[in-house]
Amino acid sequence: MVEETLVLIKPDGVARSLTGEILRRIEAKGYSLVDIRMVQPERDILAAHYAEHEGKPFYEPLVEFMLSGPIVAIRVAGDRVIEGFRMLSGTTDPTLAAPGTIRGDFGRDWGLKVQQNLVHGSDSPESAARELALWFA
Ligand code: DAT
Ligand code: MG
Repeated sequence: MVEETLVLIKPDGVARSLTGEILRRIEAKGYSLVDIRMVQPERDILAAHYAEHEGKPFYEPLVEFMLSGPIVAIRVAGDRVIEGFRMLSGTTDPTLAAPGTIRGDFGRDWGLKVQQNLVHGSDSPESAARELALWFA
């Protein structure tokens, strides 16, 4: 089933010049880049994007981190791409993410925080629709 998902390359991914490598992995898997833009987001879009995490202890550091530099927003299409990109990405904590995944291969645990995990991928069809509307309004 062809789906679309929202991928964000977070400020650490852009700052570490991993944009091309992350795009390469998405394309190598066979997914299509439908739309792409570089954004310096405002707080309001991040508050909407991460609304489910409001009130959690990591929420403020997460939003501050996401405001710390440009990010790349990508509309990605492919067969079961929502779950598939989550697998390419690896588990949330880069320290535990499996080798072969983006977070597992490039995440580092020395002095870095969990939010510095390079990428975001929508976690369900509902999230994907909501997030794509937000970032590609
Ligand atoms: P994911 O990005 O894997 O979907 P999530 O939606 O649960 O993870 O959390 C959003 C982001 O918040 C995540 O990419 C990194 C950060 N985060 C999550 N859990 C955290 C924690 N326990 N401590 C610090 N940051 C955390
Ligand atoms: Mg999430």
